[in-house]
Amino acid sequence: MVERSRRAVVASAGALSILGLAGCAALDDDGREFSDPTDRTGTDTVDVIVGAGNGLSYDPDNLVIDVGTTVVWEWTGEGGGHDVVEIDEEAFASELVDDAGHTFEHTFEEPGVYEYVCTPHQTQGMNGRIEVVG
Ligand SMILES: [Cu+2]
Repeated sequence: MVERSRRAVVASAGALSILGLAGCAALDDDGREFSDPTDRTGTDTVDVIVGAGNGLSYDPDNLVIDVGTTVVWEWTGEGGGHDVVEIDEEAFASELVDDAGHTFEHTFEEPGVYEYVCTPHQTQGMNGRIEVVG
């Protein structure tokens, strides 16, 4: 069963790249799609843009950081209202905001993989991933 569903995810990844969503390399088990990881280990504070690109993405959307690092999300004001909500246990959750310059931050004290979405735009692929190592 598990093997079959993993194959299904791989198959849909192939279909998506045929549709031209190039540049996105990683998929999680639920089919969320991320860019290649951006290594920001060795950094105390990392900035993530909310409403990057077409206004419906985070940049960088796939981070690797150390335990103790603070991630600061900053809103561009593009793409409407966005939030930043960790999907597993709501380890962090911002308000839904559309103001340029708004910021939300979270300091990661526990190793692990954290995935988050923008509540209104998650079906449009607005999601992010942070791997905390150390
Ligand atoms: Cu959004």
